[in-house]
Amino acid sequence: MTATEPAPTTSRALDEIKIGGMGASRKRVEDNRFIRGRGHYIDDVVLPGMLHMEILRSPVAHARIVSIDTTRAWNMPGVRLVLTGEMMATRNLAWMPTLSYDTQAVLATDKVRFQGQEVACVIADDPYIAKDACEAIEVEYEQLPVIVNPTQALAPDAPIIRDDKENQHDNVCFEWEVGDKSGTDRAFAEADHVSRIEMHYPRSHPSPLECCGSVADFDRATGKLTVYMTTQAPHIVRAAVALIAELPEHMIRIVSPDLGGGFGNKVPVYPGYVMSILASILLERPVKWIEDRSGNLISTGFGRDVYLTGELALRRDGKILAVRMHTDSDHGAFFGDAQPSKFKIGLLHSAFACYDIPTAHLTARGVYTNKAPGGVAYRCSFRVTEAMFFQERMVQAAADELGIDQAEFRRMNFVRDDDFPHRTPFGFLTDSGQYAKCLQVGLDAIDYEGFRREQAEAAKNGRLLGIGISCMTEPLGAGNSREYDILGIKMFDSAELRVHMTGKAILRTGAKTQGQGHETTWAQIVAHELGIPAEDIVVEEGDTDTAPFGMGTYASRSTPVAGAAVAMVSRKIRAKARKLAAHLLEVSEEDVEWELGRFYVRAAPDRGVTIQECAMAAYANMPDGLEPGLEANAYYDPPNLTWPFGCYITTVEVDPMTGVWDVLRVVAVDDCGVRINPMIVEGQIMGGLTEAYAMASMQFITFDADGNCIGSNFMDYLLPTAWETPGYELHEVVTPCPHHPIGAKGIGECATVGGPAAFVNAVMDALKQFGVRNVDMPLLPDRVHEAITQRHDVS
Ligand code: MCN
Ligand code: CUN
Repeated sequence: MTATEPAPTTSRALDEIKIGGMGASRKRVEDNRFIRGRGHYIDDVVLPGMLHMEILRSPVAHARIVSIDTTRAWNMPGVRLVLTGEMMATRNLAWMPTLSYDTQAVLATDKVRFQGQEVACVIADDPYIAKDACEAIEVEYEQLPVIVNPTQALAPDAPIIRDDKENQHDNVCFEWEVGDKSGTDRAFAEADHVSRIEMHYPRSHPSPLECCGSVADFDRATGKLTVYMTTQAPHIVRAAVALIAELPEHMIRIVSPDLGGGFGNKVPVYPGYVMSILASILLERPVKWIEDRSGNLISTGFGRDVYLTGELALRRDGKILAVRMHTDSDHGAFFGDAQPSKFKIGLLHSAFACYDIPTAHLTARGVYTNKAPGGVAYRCSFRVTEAMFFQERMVQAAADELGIDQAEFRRMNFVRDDDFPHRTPFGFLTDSGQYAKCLQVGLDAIDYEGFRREQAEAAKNGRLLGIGISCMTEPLGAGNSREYDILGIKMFDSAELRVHMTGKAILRTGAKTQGQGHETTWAQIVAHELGIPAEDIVVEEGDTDTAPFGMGTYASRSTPVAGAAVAMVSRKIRAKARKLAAHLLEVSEEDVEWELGRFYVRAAPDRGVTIQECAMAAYANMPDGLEPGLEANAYYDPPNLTWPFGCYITTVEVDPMTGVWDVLRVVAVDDCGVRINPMIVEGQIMGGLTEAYAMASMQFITFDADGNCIGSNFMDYLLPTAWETPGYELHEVVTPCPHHPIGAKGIGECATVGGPAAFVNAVMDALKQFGVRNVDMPLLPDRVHEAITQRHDVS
C-alpha cells in the first residue's frame, strides 16, 4: 500500500502482493511469448501479395550525384518498382520534415551527405531479388570534401553541407543559450579558483536487437493505409504521415507490434518507412522493408557526439559559485532528433540540478557534418546523459584541484532535503530529493573509508586502484504540456480501461513498450487501484486504431505520464463502481467504504460487494439513471517532470603495464519513488549499468577522414556480453514523487545517465598520481596506457 491509499479496514481486503499489485515482483507476462519464440515482431508480419523493399545506400560520405542509371535493375525479373530521388521529387516527396523542424532527404537528389544515406530503393517479389537489383543500379558520384567533426564544420573555408537550404551559409544548425550570463561572469570574476575541463562524449549507438522495419499496406478499395512499423511513438508517426502523405488520420493506422528493443533508436521517422508507404500506395500491394544490421548502425539515430568546455567557479572551501558550459554537438547531415521544440540541445541544461549553485550559463551550438543524423537516443532522456556525465566529471576534477575529498565536496554542495521546491541554476524546478542520504547509502555499501585505506596500501606495491562516484538527479517524463511539445503537439498521455462484466479488463495506453514490461506493470497499477488481480487485466499498446492518443515511450515518460493516466482512469472506474455498490447494497454512496477489491457498508463491514460484482451490475443490474457499462479513459498532463535520483560508485584496478582496467565493484543506489515492480526496476537498472559500462569501456562509433563509418558491424561496435559485464550491487532510497498519483518516478534511463561517470571517475582516480585529468571515453587500454606513460590527458 502507498500513502495515497487508505489501509484496509476489514479482514476481507485483498493481499495486494498476492493479486500482483504495486510492489509485487511479478514475473513479466510478456516473457511468456518472448521466451517461447512467440513474439510478433515486424518481420513476422506477412500479408497476402506482399512485396519486399531494399535500399541502396551511398558508399561515400559527401558527393554530388552526377547520374543514376536504373535500367539494369528495372530489367531484372521480379522487380516491380525502382525509386530514385528524382522520382520522389516529382511527387514532392524527396524531402521530409524532421521532428526538429529541419528537413531530411528521403532519397538523395542533388547530393549525398553521409555514408549510408538512402540513394534509391527497389521493390521486388522477394528480398533477394530486391537486393540484387540494388546492386545493379549504377550511380556516378563526384566526391566532395568531407567533414567529420565540429572543428572542421566550423572552419571558415568549410564546404557547406546543407546547401539545399536557403539562407544556410555555414554548417551551424542551431545556437542556443540558457541561464544568466552576466551573473555567471561576475561569479567567475570573484572566484578563488576556476576549474576548467574539456571533453568529448563520443557517438554511440543504441543498437536494439531488432533493427528497424515496416510493412505498409495501402488498400485502394477502402482508401485506408495500414503501416506496421518499429516505432516507439505510433501516434506521432500517424500525425507525420497525415501531414506528409496528406491522408486524413482516420484513414491511417499505425501498428507497432512487439519491438525487440528501442532505446530511442525507434523514435525518428526514417526514409525506409516513408518509401515503403509510397511504394505500397503506388503498387497497391503490401510492401515490407527490413533493415539489416549495418544499415541500422550507419544510418539510424545514434546517441551523444558532444564536445564540452566546462568551468566551475569555486570558493577555496569547496563551495561551487557558478557553472559555465559550452557544448558543440555533432548532429550529422540533418537535424533529425526528436526532442521538445523549445530546447535545442534537449535537456542538457538539467546539469547540476542536484547541486545548490547560485548561477549558471550554457551556450550550445549544433553543427552539420557528413555523418548520419541523430544525437538524441540510447537512454538519454533528451541528452540528460551528457548533462550528468559532464557534471560529475567536472565535479571530480574540481574536488581534486582543491584537494577536497570527492564525497565531501559533493555533500557540501548538494541541495538540502528541506530546500524543495528548488530552482536549478538553469531554471528547472525540482520538487523532492534526499541526495546526501543516497550518497551515504552508497558510501556505506562500498565501504568508502575502507577502500581508501586499501588503495593507499596497494599503491605501496605499485598497484593502481581507483574509486569513482557519480551522483545525479534527472528530469524524466516529458511533459507537462506548458513546456513540452514535439512539433507543437503537447506532451501528455492517456489510458483507456474497459472492465468486462466478469470483472476481467483490457487496458490501453498511448505509450509503447519496447521491452520495459508495460504489459506487466500497468496491470499492477490497475490491481492496486481496483483490486482486480493483475492476471485478469490484459494490456495493449501500439495500435493507433485502438489505443487512445498518446506521445509514445521515450525519456522514461511512460510511468510518469501514461502510468499516471492508468491510475487516474482506474480511479474513475472505482468512482462509478461505488455507485453500483451503493445500489447493490441498498445504501447511499456516502455510506460505502472501499478496501482493496471490495466496497462495504461503513456501519456493517460484513455487508459488502466485490469489484467483480459491481462489474456484473454495470451490465446486468444498474440503477435507474446510471449509464450502463464500466469503461473510462483519462488524459494526464503532469504538473512537473519527475526527478528520480541516484548515486553510482565503482571501484577499479588499472594495470599500469597494459592500461587494461578491471571493475572490482559497482554499487548503485536509485530512488525512483514508489516502485511498481521492484524486479522490473532492478532489471532496468542492471541494463542501464551495462550500457554505462559499455560506453565507458568499449563503445563508440567513429569515422575516418573520408567519412567512412567505423562501427558498422558488431565486430567493430562492441556490445558487452555476460562475460565482460561486471556484477552489480543494488540499493534503494524511496522518496515518493509529490505530484504523481502513485508516487512513482521514471527509472528507465537513470543508470545509463549516471553510470558512465562512475566508471570514468574511478579510472581517473587511479590515474591521478600521473597528473592525468581526463581520458575521453571509451577508456580503451591503449588510451589509458598512453595517459600513464606520457602523463597527459588523452582525447
Ligand atoms: N517502473 C516501476 N516503478 C517505477 C518506475 C518504473 O515498476 N517507479 C517500471 C515501469 O512500469 C516500466 C519500467 O519500469 O515497466 C520502465 O519504466 P519508465 O521508467 O517509465 O520508462 P519507460 O517505460 O518510459 O521506458 C523508456 C526508457 C527509455 S527512454 C529507454 S531509451 C529504454 C528504457 O526505457 N529503452 C529500453 N529501458 C529499456 N528496456 C528495454 N528492455 N528495452 C528498451 O528498448
Ligand atoms: Cu533518449 S533514448 Mo529513450 O528516451 O527512447
